[in-house]
Order: sequence, then C-alpha cells, then structure tokens
Amino acid sequence: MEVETLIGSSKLLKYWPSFLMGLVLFFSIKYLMKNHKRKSHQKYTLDNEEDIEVEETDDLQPALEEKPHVSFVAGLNLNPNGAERFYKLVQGRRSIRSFSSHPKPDLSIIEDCIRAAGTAPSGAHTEPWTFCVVEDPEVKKTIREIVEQEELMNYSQRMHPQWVTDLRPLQTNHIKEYLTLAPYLILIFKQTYGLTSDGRRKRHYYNEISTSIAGGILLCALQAAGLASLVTTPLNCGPALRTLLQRPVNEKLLILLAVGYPSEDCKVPDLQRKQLSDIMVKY
Ligand code: IYR
Repeated sequence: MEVETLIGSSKLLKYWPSFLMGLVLFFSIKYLMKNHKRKSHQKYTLDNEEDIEVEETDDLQPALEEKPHVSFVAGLNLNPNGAERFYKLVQGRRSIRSFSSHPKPDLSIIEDCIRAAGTAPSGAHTEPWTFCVVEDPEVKKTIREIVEQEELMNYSQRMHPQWVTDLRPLQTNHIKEYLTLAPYLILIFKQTYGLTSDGRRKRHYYNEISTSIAGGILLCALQAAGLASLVTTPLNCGPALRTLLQRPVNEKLLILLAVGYPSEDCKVPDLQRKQLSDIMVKY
C-alpha cells in the first residue's frame, strides 16, 4: 500500500508520456539542426570544388592562422603608361611549339618567374599550387613517352572529330618533340586539398581558379624574361605524370608548360586577337 502511494505520487511516473515526447522532440530538433548545418556547408563547397574530400567535423579551424591586420603600404605611384607598357609586352606572347635546346636559360630566371606566379590571389589564401620544374633530359624523355602514348589515343579515339578539325590550323598531332627540346618543362599541379601539421585535410577553396591565375602570372613573367612558352593540358596524362614526379594524391595536374627560346625556324599560325570592343562591355 505504501509503495503504491509512492508510485502514484511520483510526477515522473505520472507524466512519463509527456517526458518521453519532450525527449524525442529535443533530440529530433538537435539532429535536424546538425544536418541542416552540414548540408548548407556542402552546398557551398560543391559549387566548383567537386573533388574535395574533407571530413565534416564540428571542430572548425580557420584556414589562416588568426593574424592581426596591418596597414597596407602600396609602395607604388600611379604609373599612367604602366598598363600600356605591360600590354605591349604581353601582346608579343605566342604559343611556341618549336623550341631551341640552346642556350639554356638560367634556373634562377625560372625561379623568379615562379616567385611571381606565387603572388597570385587564392581562395582563403591557401596557395593551392605546386610548380614542378623539370630539366633532367631523362625525365623529359619519360614525360614525352607518357604524353605521346596518350595523345595518340586522344587524337585517334577520344577527341571528337570536330575537335581534331578545329585544331588543324595549329598543325598539332600526337608527336610532341617540344617536350624533349624545350630546356624546361613546368608541371603546374593544383592541390585539391592541403594537409595540416597534424595530418588533417584542409580545404583549398577555388583551387583550380587560383592555380589558373598563378599560371597566367607565370606566363606574363616568362614573357617579361624574354622566354617563350607553350601551355598544354594533356588529356588523361595527369595520374601517370603525378606518379612519375612522385607527387602526393591531393595534387592534380592542371597545366604542362614547355619553356625556352623559340627555334630559329619557329613558325606560328597567323592569328588575330579580338578587339577591345569585342571583349569589353561598358555600363
Ligand atoms: N592536348 C592536345 C590537343 C590540343 C587541344 C587544344 I584545346 C589545343 O589548343 C591544342 C592542342 C595537344 O596538345 O596536342
């Protein structure tokens, strides 16, 4: 009788269905909120970052160390003809397919050009690029073998006939003599993610756009140094070239650049560039 009275007076036992409902509601809301947060992160990063594979954790870390902001000292005076001089410099750039193996430019020039490329802006200042400079003739020979083997299949099977037709004015085919003749090959890898000092993956936002901008600055720097180049994007060769150069799996080949001086008999197609009025729209 006494126990029954005790049970009857216990509020927990009396209102247990309401307590249970409250608990279920609490955990459901918590779960839904966590899921919503994760989904909105995914939506943001999937745009343009299709191959990012970073674990979702609640333990968020800033991409940059927290650093104080400092005053920006421009160190430049407005140079009214700077842009015109730069335009004159870069308008002389052409894609060269016939290189001279001599003389060989000093490595220090290539280093300065890559330093310039490394000034490119990048998503959350992650600097998601690696520039592999190849001058060893044996490595260049192997690169050429890998590329020619794939390009033979690209031209004959993988590329649409219209693509091959569109390339006819460039007089290209699967034979890539420039890969062994050019004194330097620069293989530009985008880092699809980074690694923190404790081995965790770090997001590299807009790594392809950032690395492409760095590639553009590199082309301009090479031109300023009086060097010619050829941008190539050899289809299907990335993994084999990454393995050859022993690059880690987070690095994906974006551009293979041949660099050097044009051969004496070098010819280029007589191409015209679009006019300013064709590429610029004023509002
Ligand atoms: N990657 C091939 C085909 C090629 C594709 C384009 I687009 C070019 O502008 C030039 C070539 C090659 O290098 O031959």
